[in-house]
Order: sequence, then structure tokens, then C-alpha cells
Amino acid sequence: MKAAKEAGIEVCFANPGTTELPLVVALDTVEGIRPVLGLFEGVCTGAADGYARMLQKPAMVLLHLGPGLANGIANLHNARRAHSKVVTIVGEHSTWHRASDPPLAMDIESLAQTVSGWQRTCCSADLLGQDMADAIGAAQIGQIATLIVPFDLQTKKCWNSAVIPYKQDKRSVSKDAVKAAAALLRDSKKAALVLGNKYIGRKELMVAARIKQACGCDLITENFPAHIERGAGLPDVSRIPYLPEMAIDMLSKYEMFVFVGAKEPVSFFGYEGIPPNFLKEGQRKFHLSDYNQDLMEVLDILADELDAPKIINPDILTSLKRPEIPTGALNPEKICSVIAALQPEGAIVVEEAVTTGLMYYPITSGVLPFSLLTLTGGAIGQGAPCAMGAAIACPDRPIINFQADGAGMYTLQALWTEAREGLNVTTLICSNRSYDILKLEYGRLGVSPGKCASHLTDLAGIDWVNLGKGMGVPSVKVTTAEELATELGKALNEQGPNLIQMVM
Ligand SMILES: Cc1ncc(C[n+]2csc(CCOP(=O)(O)OP(=O)(O)O)c2C)c(N)n1
Repeated sequence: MKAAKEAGIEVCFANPGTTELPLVVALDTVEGIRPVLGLFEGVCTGAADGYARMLQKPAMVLLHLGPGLANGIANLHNARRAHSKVVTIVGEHSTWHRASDPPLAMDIESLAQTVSGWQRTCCSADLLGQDMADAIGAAQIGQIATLIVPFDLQTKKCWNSAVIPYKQDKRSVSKDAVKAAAALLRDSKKAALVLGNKYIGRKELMVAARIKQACGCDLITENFPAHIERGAGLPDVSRIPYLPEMAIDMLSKYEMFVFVGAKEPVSFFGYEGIPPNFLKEGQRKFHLSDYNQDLMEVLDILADELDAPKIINPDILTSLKRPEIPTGALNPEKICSVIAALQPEGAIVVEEAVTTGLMYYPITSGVLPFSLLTLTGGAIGQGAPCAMGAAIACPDRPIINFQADGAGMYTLQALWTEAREGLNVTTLICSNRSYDILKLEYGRLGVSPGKCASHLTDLAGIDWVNLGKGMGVPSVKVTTAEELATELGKALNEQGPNLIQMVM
């Protein structure tokens, strides 16, 4: 824990058990690491992801043996897809006890492998500090680093072995690659610069705007960006749509793509008759940099190569344009409009609104500048924990968790942590009482759902007001756009968490 603190860890999102108690006790001997309890491991891992996405620094999560890690894996998967810097510490049975196959024993290493870019099982108490420093160093490139620590090694005297800081190779782009990308951008009639990476910030976007001004390319981002800044004063970046037909249609107008930190777009699912890759054969593409390269540096070099003007033409940037607040019974479009109209400058919006949120991105291009975090890995149940972690990372900023009800039920325990820690999170529940997107997918399959299929997509009977209140979060229900505007306005002006069930 001392090594963790020295490497910059300030928070430990935890749900410990007996095998991690010496590590928990160590938190009290090393001051300066804030313990945050999540009442389900998916809450802890999702929170670590949200924290890391906001601060771009490693977040620590402490889990109990294989079962604890297993419960946390879906959100570690989302964190892996976001290239978040997450250090997962997992307790293990004592080295001499594993052979007895006690009830909680599980193949932790195999589990960890599914999400970790780096992992190690500690084999000596003397090396514990070094192992911790290595794990944190490994996470720095934007991956999950998992350290498995047997109980008996935790209880042994840990000698102050010298911790050699983990050295990271900085991967820059080659001059030739930049020249080639610049030439392609200059010479193509219709080109797109596809931005990816764990963080597409204001500075990065402003350089991208200069590149757009220099060569006329469009700016695009991935279907599910981990963290993108958005709003008035920034260049508009179109997002690749979720539905494959729409994505193919949007991308078909380009002759050439340069990818910076982004992967090539593929279909979320394989549908008969729809190509898995969205780019067609005749479309040219160039991969300039990967997710683990510095996006800002790559864009800067590319802008220089293109002789991009230092002063940005205001036409390239979006002007302030907030939607009107609608009236009447709520529907997805009205919900998106009310949120976009009222979200304050500097808000962090975690969007896991699924079908209700489909219109949110397009209408937020000119709203007050904010940070947007999305469901990178498609494993639902990420919204509430991610918002909770973002609130711990940025206590002075308002957080909005724009949350579909089905997905919200996976990890609603995050509400209890929000109340306990007094976090500024406003949870907006899209209460359509159904797994709506699966109904859309039934349509795509060309079937109308029968009794069983309907039964498996109907979510009637969830009372979010009582769920929220039961966990200590002031909660209300709204049915109209006017009510939503009033309640959201109030919630954003109050300290601490709030929940609004938006009944459609
Ligand atoms: C961990 C996980 N389990 C199941 C799914 C499959 N799945 C995708 S969306 C969805 C339901 C979404 O319903 P809801 O959150 O209520 O949003 P809506 O579609 O109604 O807008 C399910 C079950 C998934 N993506 N991830």
C-alpha cells in the first residue's frame, strides 16, 4: 500500500473479504489512500473505470478471490475497451492452503487473463512493493493490470525493498507515417480523421480543428468513446452510429480515412447480409497511431506537417445552441432535449441510456461544454458505477448518470455508495420498463415476439423512487418534460446525490 501511495494511488474501490484483510489493515497504516466501499464488485470495477477515465491516472480496485473478480469482470471488460488505467488487486488463499481446494478456491489467473493486459501472482513478501509498483506502471499504458496476492504473503513482514520505478516505452509516430497521412489527407477529396483513444480532450480537439481547417477533412469518433469533450466552442465530431446500416451509410461518403488512436469500425453484431467491417474495399485507410500512443502528440505532429493555421476559423467550431425545453408527456427525444438544455457547463455525463439516448449525441453539439463517457464494451451495468467513480475523481463537477432502467438494475448498489460518500450524482432513470433494444432486435430478426420472448423483455414493476430512497438517495418520479425540467434543475443545484425516475 505504501508502494501504491508512492506511485500516486489516492483511492481504493474495494469489496474485501477475509483473504484481503491484511491489505485493508495496511490502508490504515499508510495514510492518504481513500477507501470507497462498493456493495457489489461490478460497482467497484465500474467506479475505478470512471475514475481513471476522468483523471487519466491509475485507479485501484481491491477484490475478494476468484468469485469477487468474476463479479467485477463485466465492468473490467468495459474498462479494457476504454483503455482505462485500472490496477486490480485480488486476494488469494495462502500458498500452503490452495492445495486443499477450499470452497472459495477458483482459477483466478485464468479469470484475470480475460481482461488483463498485465498480470502477476505475487510469490514473495519481499517483492510485494515491487509487484505493486510494476502493476501500476503497467496500467499506465491504458490497460488492466492485475496483481494476485496470497494471504500468507500479506501477513509476512514486508521488507522495504527498493522499488524501481516501472519504465515505460514512449511510442512516437514515425516521420514517414506522418508524411504519408498528411499527403493522403491533402490529396483526398473527401477524407475523415477518425479519433479514438482513452481521452479526446479539449486540447486534442482544438488541434483536430486546425487539421480540419488545413485540409477540409471531417472529424469522426468511434461508436462508443471512452471520454470525449463536447459542446460549444469545440469542433463537432460525428460519432459512428450503433446501427450498421446507419454506420455504413455515414461512412460510405468518404474516400479515405486516417485513424489516430481509433480502431477500424466493425458491426456490433454479425447480421446476415451485412458486412462485418464498415469500410468498403475501394475506401483507402491509413493507421497513424494506436491507443497507447499519445493522441495529442500525434495530432500536433500531423498539424505541423500540414502547416495547419494556428488560429482557428470560428466557422470550424460549434456555436452555443441549446435545445428548447419541450412540453408534455415524456418520450426519448424530449428527455434528451431537457437534459441537453439544462446540463451545466463542466458537467460529466455518463450515458448508458440505450434506446432513450439515441438522439442525445446529435443534439449536444452546441450545448455548454461537457465531458461524455459511454459504454465502451457494451456490457450493460456500467453507468451508475462509472458515474460514481467520476464523482470521486471530480468532486467539484456535476455528474449526470443518464441511465436506462434495465441496465441500471445491474449495479444499482452504486446509489448506496453515492449517498454514503455524499457524491454529486444526478441519476436519471429512463423508465420504459422494458428491454426495448431487444424488441428492436426482434424486428431485425424479422420475428414478432411470442409469449416467452415478450416475457423476457418486459420489466414492469420496478419502483425506482423506493429503490433510490431505500439506499439513501432523494428520489422523485416525473412523467412530463416540464416536471423533468423542474426536478433536474433542482437536483443540479443541490449537493449530494439525487434520482429522477423519468416515466415514459
Ligand atoms: C452484461 C450484459 N448482459 C446483457 C446484455 C444484453 N443486453 C443489451 S441491451 C439489454 C437491455 C437494455 O434494456 P434497458 O437497459 O432497459 O434499455 P432499453 O433497451 O430499454 O433502452 C440487454 C439485456 C449486455 N449487453 N450486457
